[in-house]
Formats: sequence, structure tokens, C-alpha cells
Amino acid sequence: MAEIHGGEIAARQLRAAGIDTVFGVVAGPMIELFAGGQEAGLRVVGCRHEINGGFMAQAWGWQKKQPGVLIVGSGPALTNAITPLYVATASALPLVVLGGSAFGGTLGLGAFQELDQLTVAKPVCKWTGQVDRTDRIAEWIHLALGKAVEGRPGGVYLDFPGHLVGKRVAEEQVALRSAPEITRPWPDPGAIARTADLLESAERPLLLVGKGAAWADAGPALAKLSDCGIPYVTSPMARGTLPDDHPNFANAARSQALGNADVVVMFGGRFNWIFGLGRRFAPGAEIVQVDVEAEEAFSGANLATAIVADAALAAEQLAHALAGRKLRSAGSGWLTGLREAAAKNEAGAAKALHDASIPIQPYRLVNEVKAALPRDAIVVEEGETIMGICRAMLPSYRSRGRLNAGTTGCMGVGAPYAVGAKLACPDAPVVAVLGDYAFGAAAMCVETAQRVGAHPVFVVANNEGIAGHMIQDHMLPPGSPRIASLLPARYEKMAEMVDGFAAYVERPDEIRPALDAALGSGKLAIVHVRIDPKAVRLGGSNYLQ
Ligand SMILES: Cc1ncc(C[n+]2csc(CCOP(=O)(O)OP(=O)(O)O)c2C)c(N)n1
Repeated sequence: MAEIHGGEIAARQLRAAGIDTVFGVVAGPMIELFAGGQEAGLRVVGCRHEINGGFMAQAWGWQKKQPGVLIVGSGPALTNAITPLYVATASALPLVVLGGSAFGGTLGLGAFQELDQLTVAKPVCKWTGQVDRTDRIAEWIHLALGKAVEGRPGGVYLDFPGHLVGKRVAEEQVALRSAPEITRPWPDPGAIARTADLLESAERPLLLVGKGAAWADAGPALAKLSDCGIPYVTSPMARGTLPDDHPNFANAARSQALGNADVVVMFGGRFNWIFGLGRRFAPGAEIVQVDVEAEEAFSGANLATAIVADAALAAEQLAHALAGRKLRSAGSGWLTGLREAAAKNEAGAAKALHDASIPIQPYRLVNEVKAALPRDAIVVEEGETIMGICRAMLPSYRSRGRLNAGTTGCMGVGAPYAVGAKLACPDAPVVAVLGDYAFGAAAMCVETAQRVGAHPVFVVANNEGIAGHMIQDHMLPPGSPRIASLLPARYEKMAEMVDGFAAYVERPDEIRPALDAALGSGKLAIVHVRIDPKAVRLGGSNYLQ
């Protein structure tokens, strides 16, 4: 009778669930899972740190609408995966961590890397489980994959006690599971009719678009709804759900839109800090929230109605209900007022876009990136100063095409997000504009990327530190050793180290040729651009817009 070990069972179930790529750092007691994966034809991406692997996996999963899978060993390998699990759960990105734990039979005696891994993982996970028998591994993986992607996506942890991984069981004992067909939650027709009436009679209606709408591929339905004459504002990572050149896109007038709307309909987003904790609305504003989770109705926002539904279905139904009706807001100046406010806000930076000074000004850099950016690009942005400028200036035209520090503001996500996204979408150009700190936090992803044939373009915006010299010079004791500002290290040499494309740029007129050469090189590329360490973001520094 043929026997198979736990790693082969896991790999077969992953394949059966349609997963073709997994991430991880090879370690005991999970080596059989890596071996099983390679035998089963999975692409196994060996990473340089579990934290990077977890971020690559969640970006891959976000692009593919599948769970990203990370395999890690015991003890410190699992604790290294806690940050990606936290980020996944907080940012609603699909991540499954399969972690080996110290062998049974020796626990309590100081076994190698002994740790109560389930307890460590639980607070940052949407769901956790522990394999109890080798012949149930397929079933456990089936559960973990489903829990990560259904409802609101998030981080899940499945613990593999080491002695169950290498154990062999008769092949007949193993039953692979297949996912059920799951219907999408359909919006209540009465609530849709009432919301349509609210939007029709509103003087200043507004749509808000969160990552849940991107996950639901709600862009085309939301475009129909917005085309009735309703402006919309997106969360930073929901950019591109409707293409950013839609005439009703109002992110550039976000404060004016949020603060003045009288009817707000949120699609697939939460009223957390990104939307001002639900407190930035005008008194008396009627707020409707569409979400797959009813519990989201309880937040800082004072809701009129919560519609438990898939964002695409709800948007489609609302657009249908409004078809042929004339909105009271039409011609009221609300939409044109927001367009004017957006144009005014953008004009504030207009001079900086063409600044020819040396050192290079960050607005000039980002303007050059904007001009070079292909329409189908996936854009990754990370840092403090540079992320804020990218968010204000770089467009996104594809759904789920924008990745950044997200809900948790976590630094170190940019480089691995770029690699994970590129592996998921090899035909899309992936351009990651990262601060020098942010790039450095995960820079060994360059080796992983080159080894697995993923070729993003990294633009390192080097202002010599955390928010350039701003914190070092103004918030730390004068003359104290550098802790926030950093050396202007030659980051492009990390591309040379793996035979990628490298460019070092100090002058504004060198930026565009370097970007074009990087995009055209077909190689992993680092364009290292020295920018003014004293430059700050116009309008102040924050993560909110
Ligand atoms: C994991 C984590 N550690 C620390 C921070 C605090 N932090 C916020 S922005 C930042 C770095 C910003 O510097 P850089 O990436 O060089 O971009 P810049 O602001 O200079 O453009 C840090 C360390 C964080 N947000 N996340």
C-alpha cells in the first residue's frame, strides 16, 4: 500500500485548491512541505526572511484573489511571520501561514525552538488551527485557505506539530477537499431602494471606495453608479478600482468631499483612521455602508443603514435603481465645486513638478515617474515623505493595482509587495517608489526577485533617512549621532550584485532616461535617485490622503 508524508498531502491539497505558488524560508520541521511542494510542481519561492515572504505572499494573493501561502519553521521563524499576519488581518489581505512547531513528546522540556505558537499567532489572526492528525492535513489546509479569503480576507495561521509533518500515512486515508461554490451576498432590495432615494434627493452625494470594492471587482458597477453624477473618494489602496482618470474621482479634494457631503455611501471600506474614524462628516450627513460583514456597521460613523452585500452587486443594483432619474445634485455645483477644489489643490504643487534644482526635489522625481509610468502598471509606494507625494501624484488605472503601507502604515512592505505582485502578474510592469529607509528595510528581496525571475523596477528616493533630515535635525537633540538620518549608501549596487539594471541619478534631467532604460531593460532594476534631504511634503506630512 502506497504511503505519503504530511508534506505531500499539504502540497496536493494546495494544488487541488488552485494554488501554484507558495513562499517560505526553508526550515525544520517543514522541510517535507517544501519538498512535497516542489515534487507536486508548486513554484516555491525561497525568501531571505519570513517577514518578506509573508508580504510577498499577501501581495500575490491580493492580485490573484487567492490566499497567499507562506511556509515557515518553528520558534523565531514563526514569530518573524507575526507582522505579515497582523498586516494581512488589519489590511484585509489574504494570507495563510503554515508553521511547523516543536515536536510532540518533548514539549515542556525546553525542546528546540519550543513556543506556544498558536497563542502567539492568535491575536493577529482572523482564524487559527492546529493539525491534529497527518491524515487530516488536507482538510486543515482546506479550512485555512477558505477562512483567509472568504468574508473579509485576512491572516490565518495553521500550526503543524513537527512530528505530524514527516509521518507517513496510507494514501487511501487521504481525501482532498474541494471548495464549495459560494454565492455572493445579494443586497436587500428595500435598502437599495431607500439608498437610491437618498442619493437622488441629496444635495451633495458622495461614494467612498475601499479595498473590499477592489476585492469584489466592483469597478465597472461603481463606474455606472458614479456616472449618474456622483463623485467618489477611494482609500489609498483602493485606487484604480475605477481608473483614476474618471472625471468624478475626487481624492484630490478629499477633505472638501468628506466634510461637506450630505449623503455618503461607503463600498467595501471601514471607517477606521483612513476615513477619519467616521468623524469627518458634516453633522447630519446620512451615511450608508455596504460591506460583507454586518459587524462593520458598528464603528465611529453614525450610520443610517448598513447593507450586507457584495460591493459589486450593491453598486450594480443602486446604479440600476437610479437609472433614468435626475439627481437633485445635478447642476448644483457640487461636482464642479469638487473638481475646482481638486484643481486648486493640485495647482499648489504645480511649480514643484518641474523644479530643475539639484539636489532633486521629490515632486520633480514623482512627476517624472508619473510621465514614465505605463497605464497597466502596478504601483507600489512606501515611505513617509515620498509615499505621501506618490499618493497625491501617481495615478492607478487597474483594480488592485496599488500597494502601499496600508492600514498599519508598516514600513518594509514595499519591496516584497513589488516582488509578490510581479510574480502574480508577470506581464504587468511593477514600479515601486520607495524611501531609502523603506527600501533598506527589505532590500534582500532583490536577491530573491532575481533568483525567481521577478523583475520589478525599484525607484529608491534617497533623502538620506527617515523623512530625510527632518526628524534628525528638528526633533532630536542638536548635534546628536545620526539615528533618523542615514548614510547616502549606493543602493543601486544591490542590482549590480545580482546582475540587474542599475542607475544612479543626481540631476533632474537624468531621471526620465534612467526610468525608461529600467522599464525597457526587462531586468530587475534599481534606479537610485538622490533627492533633497530637506524637502518636505507640501501641505504637511501625514498618511491620511
Ligand atoms: C515597521 C515600521 N517601523 C517603523 C515605522 C516608523 N516609520 C514611519 S515612516 C518611516 C521611514 C520613512 O523613511 P523613508 O522610507 O526613507 O521615506 P521618506 O519619508 O524619507 O520619504 C519609519 C521608520 C513604521 N511606520 N513601520
